[in-house]
Amino acid sequence: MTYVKAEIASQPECWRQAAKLADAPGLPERGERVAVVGCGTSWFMAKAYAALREQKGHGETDAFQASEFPRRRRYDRVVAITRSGTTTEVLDLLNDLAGGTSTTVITADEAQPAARIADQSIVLDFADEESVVQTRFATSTLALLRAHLGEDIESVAADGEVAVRLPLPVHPALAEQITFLGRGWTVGLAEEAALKCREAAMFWAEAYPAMDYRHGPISIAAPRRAVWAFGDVPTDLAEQVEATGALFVHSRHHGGYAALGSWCGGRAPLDPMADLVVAQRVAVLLATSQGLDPDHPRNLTRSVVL
Ligand code: F1P
Repeated sequence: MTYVKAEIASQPECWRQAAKLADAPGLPERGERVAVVGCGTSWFMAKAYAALREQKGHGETDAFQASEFPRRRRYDRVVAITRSGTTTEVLDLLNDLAGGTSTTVITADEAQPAARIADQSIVLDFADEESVVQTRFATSTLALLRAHLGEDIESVAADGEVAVRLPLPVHPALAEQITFLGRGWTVGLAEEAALKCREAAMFWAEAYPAMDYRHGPISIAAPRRAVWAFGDVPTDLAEQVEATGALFVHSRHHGGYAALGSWCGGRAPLDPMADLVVAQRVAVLLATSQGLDPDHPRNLTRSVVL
């Protein structure tokens, strides 16, 4: 039995539930100087949220891998994202900050140490997962944070419903490599999509900010490889990628998401979080097509405790 498939499919409903916590105590106030931290998937969600909060003018927001937090810097609040609540680098940081900086943890398990150490905790137990590979806890955390920034999660969830059913734009038999691209807050999503492919399927995937991709990484674009862009990207990027023979994938582009137009009758591009759902599904397909168990990646445990 593969848990991750059901966990991926349940995301739109989890996002709706997460959005109900948009006013939970401990979420950053407007104008607060905030750092958001996590490890692995949780760090990529931190990165996406930090860019979005800055973009929306809610206040200066930095994101760090918990291990790389600059301990001499002062923030009004540090928000730690950790599904397990047991990740060593997150606990070390929360302990170091205790009694000084205000701390909030977003976690799936309130019984674990992170929730006890942080000043405030927000518990998304409904989004916890059996699979080692994170999908719905991560995106539900981002849905909660986006709702707190005033975004309409119902329309994001509606795109999510499309994403869980959409024919997949990249087929394992036709792709040996995928590069994910994003801009602004979608860079974190692109990085998370690439991590899913590496974790779940041991598949070669990379991620870059879309503009920076042209400064070197485009060198590896070639036939049988795909470049998959989330959100707004430069208009001439598709031509540049297609000139290399690689497949260009974007929910507004007829190439990779060919089915979307006929399926949805020329609808607007998907919300980037829905793009991530499609990428999670591709990662699972890449795994199962090689006979791998996407729930239990090689060399990875639910929580990395050092
Ligand atoms: C972080 C993390 C995940 C990874 C795997 C192991 O965990 O490194 O990013 O995908 O699940 O744990 P957490 O701090 O969010 O529990």
